[in-house]
Amino acid sequence: MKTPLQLNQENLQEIESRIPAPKYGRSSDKTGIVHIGVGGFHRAHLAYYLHQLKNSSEASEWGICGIGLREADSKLHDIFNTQDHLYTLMVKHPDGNIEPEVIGSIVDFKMGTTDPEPVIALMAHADTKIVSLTITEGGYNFNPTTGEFNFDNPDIQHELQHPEDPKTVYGFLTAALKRRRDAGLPAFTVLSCDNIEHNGDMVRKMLGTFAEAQDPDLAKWIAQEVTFPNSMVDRITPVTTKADIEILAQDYGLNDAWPVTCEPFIQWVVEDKFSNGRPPLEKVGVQFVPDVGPYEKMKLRLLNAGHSVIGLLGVLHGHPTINACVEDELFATYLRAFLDQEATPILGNIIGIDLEDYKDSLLERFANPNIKDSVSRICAESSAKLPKFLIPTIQENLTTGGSIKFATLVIAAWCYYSDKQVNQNGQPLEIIDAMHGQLHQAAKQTTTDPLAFIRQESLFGNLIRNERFTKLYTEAVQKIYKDANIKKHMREMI
Ligand code: CS2
Repeated sequence: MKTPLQLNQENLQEIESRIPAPKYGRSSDKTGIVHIGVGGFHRAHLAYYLHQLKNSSEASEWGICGIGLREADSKLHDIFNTQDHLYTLMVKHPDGNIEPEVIGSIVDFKMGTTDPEPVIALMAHADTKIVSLTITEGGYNFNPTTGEFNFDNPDIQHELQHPEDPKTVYGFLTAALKRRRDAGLPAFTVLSCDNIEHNGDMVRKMLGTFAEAQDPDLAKWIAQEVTFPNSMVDRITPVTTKADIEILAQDYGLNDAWPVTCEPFIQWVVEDKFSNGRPPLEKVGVQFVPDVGPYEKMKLRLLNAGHSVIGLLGVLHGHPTINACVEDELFATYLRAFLDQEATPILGNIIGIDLEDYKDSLLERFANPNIKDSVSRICAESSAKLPKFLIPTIQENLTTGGSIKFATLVIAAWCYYSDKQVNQNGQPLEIIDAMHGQLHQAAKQTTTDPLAFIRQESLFGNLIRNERFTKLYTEAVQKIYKDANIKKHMREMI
């Protein structure tokens, strides 16, 4: 075994003899992209595309500076400091092969929580062309049912009173955009990379509403000058495990405190409207299109919803991973039936895409035995995910008279999971959700009021007033409460 080398800039040459490393210099990089929310997904997706671009051509104005706006981000901040912002991406192939590569496109990282000033100054700097976001579905501060901005958030109230002391992404964006306007600099593009339909339009609306309340003149300037491309992002990125860190050290001789693992598949479809220039990402496979809407809807309603469907049913059954779920024939059949009978009919035709092929490839991606994407990652923050991935499909099928039974069982399973917090074998489950307490309280009342869970209108909208849905849901939830053997109920549906 080779003695593991510490991942840092100084060791890169030696590391390169073990695994691929950046072919480009990094010291003179400008941070043309400031990215808020540097989770595994960003490191497997945007940062990887940029790394490929830099490997193939001169692109020194397009380095990334990561920004952390949550206390929890300080862990990555500290690790990045010891690794010169380098990290390893481990692409996991279905045949068991792992392709590790050191990524160098992130050249700096700042915490906005300790001192907002350097972050505002960087975002307001002439070199910054794009501010991109991966702040998760729940991070956009809007009410999922009404679609309106949530002014009740205390951080939002704070930054309305103290624009110089921002806390949320909205406070930082307005503070920096104000400086740019006052300095006569062009606005940056705000690029959302989250799984939300019309993600760019949504941020435009939210930022516009916030800015209007903070500074109406600035709001006008933002409306005229800032662009918000919609984008569809895709790459399955499981949570990094200790085993991944050990494999890297033992098999490849590299000490990296926080590598990222992902599947081989990658896709990014973006609207080509950038107010202040963009990197030529088409050279590395990014698709620029005039309207990303149909791609977004397809991906959210098939891939993300498909994940939630088997994730929530799988967690109750006791399957640990998504690949374990789809190796189970009943789960694979159920998933395909949901995709074919409930999700596909509302998608219509998507020019240039064969939906049958797309679904086949989804099933293959989910089945990748090397990826071991945990159902707990998929079930985490379901309260932010289901209102975007699954509930709209039920609503649309209720309007058209389409099938809703597969999705309804999933909602009932979600209720049982939120209430009992154990799987069908009685093993405890850790529920990770910002609305954990509220979900539990609502679900707990199911035995006396079977509809209690779906009375949460901020999640389920008007489903509670639809008789067809409430009847089916009541039957489903009563069955699960009587007998938690989830496969039995799934079988009955097919
Ligand atoms: C997943 C997504 O979190 C989830 O529920 O569906 O993270 C999914 O893996 C990515 O969107 C794939 O692009």
